[in-house]
Amino acid sequence: MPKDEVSRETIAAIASAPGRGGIGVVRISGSQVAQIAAALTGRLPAPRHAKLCVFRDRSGRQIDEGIALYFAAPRSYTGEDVLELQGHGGPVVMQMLLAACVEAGARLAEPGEFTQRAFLEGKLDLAQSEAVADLIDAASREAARSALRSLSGEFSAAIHSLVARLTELRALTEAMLDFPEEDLDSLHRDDASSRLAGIRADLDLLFVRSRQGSLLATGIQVVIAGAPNVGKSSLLNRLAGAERAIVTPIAGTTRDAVREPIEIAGVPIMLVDTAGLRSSTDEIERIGMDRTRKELRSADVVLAVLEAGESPTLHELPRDAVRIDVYNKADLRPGFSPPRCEHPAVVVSAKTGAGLEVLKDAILRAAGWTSTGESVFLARERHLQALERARRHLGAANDRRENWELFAEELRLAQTALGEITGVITADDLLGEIFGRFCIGK
Ligand SMILES: Nc1nc2c(ncn2[C@@H]2O[C@H](COP(=O)(O)OP(=O)(O)O)[C@@H](O)[C@H]2O)c(=O)[nH]1
Ligand SMILES: [Mg+2]
Repeated sequence: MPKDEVSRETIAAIASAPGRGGIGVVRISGSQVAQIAAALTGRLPAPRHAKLCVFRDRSGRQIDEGIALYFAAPRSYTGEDVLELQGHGGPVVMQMLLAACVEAGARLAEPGEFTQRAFLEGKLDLAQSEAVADLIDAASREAARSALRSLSGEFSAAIHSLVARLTELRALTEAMLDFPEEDLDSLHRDDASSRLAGIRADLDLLFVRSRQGSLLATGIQVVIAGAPNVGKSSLLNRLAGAERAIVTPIAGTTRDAVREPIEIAGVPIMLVDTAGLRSSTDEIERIGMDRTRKELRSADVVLAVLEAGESPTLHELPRDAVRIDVYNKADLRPGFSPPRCEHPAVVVSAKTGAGLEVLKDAILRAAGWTSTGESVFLARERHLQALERARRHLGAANDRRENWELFAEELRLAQTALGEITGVITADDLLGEIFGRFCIGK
């Protein structure tokens, strides 16, 4: 749809969370905001001034009393005229208020449509728009901070700077193309090579920071597995700081997977306690073990729990999973040290809490998280793929320094890949995919 047609329709949605709340907000954006404000509140409030008013429906009946806030285009979230009506946050009041907006000429907004308009109006680029959703969905403090960093444009600025340097290098290369090979100044050649090396190094760093950030977006799935009674459920409870899973001395207590979200150093972790693996004829326990195997397949990190000093009884663990051997019940075996093996090993006691901090560090390290002090970006898979593609093209450019035409072409492809991140170059279906996942009212 052309930009004009999109912005002409006025959209409305309940912007606050569903359910009851002290205050609920209905948000309206588009060219008909003034007329809708007049219909509901009598007249359009002065921009950026909270005004207490009575909200009325078309027949003049009072719906609620609350605050109206008007943001005149272009100084608003969407870049269009925006009106926010803050009323009492009950679902019935909010629905009536929304219905009155529709009566007055608005249509219901699609998920993410406000942010999509902000993107179309040039208020946010694509990476920033995604960061809005990521901030709302953030599952830990660190995730929220990283999303905010992207929203403020830090990630986009890093991309833009790479794109600008690529543009310069391309211009330099195009200029060289105009000369026959033998006349090429070797100074120019060296200059191009060293510029490319600089861009590649910075792109690599950005990739590392983004890949770290993707852990924050998706969280780390940590599955606790092992034989019955080694203390898996006790370990989950210890790590969660709450009695979540049932603990008994009876083998086979845990039948179903128990999931518990926790945070380690601000990183979101989904802990999964599972039914112990052993041969059993109990049908429920066998179903539980099938679930364990399924959880193991999707684990980022597997905690293979063993009993300190007992002979290991663990087989069945997937070979390719990142695994930490956790020797539990150290309190029963003072002085125990784990046998050498290929996996990192940690000695703990779920009972006393000994070794828990070491285990937490080991989990983060196993998942690829390193607190480098470098700020990370809450990147999405889409960003990582684009960065990876750009890296490949720059690598190819590096191999084609004897043929400037191919060199220039690889630079162009790398630039295109980076442009997709901020949305300089985007396909419509990608926009639909990105904004369709937002919640309504955002
Ligand atoms: N002494 C000691 N006992 C533990 C420890 N961890 C768990 N237990 C006990 O071991 C038994 C089995 O624990 P549970 O967490 O249910 O094991 P699971 O079957 O692997 O989930 C319970 O009686 C726990 O109290 C530990 O670190 N030290
Ligand atoms: Mg258990």
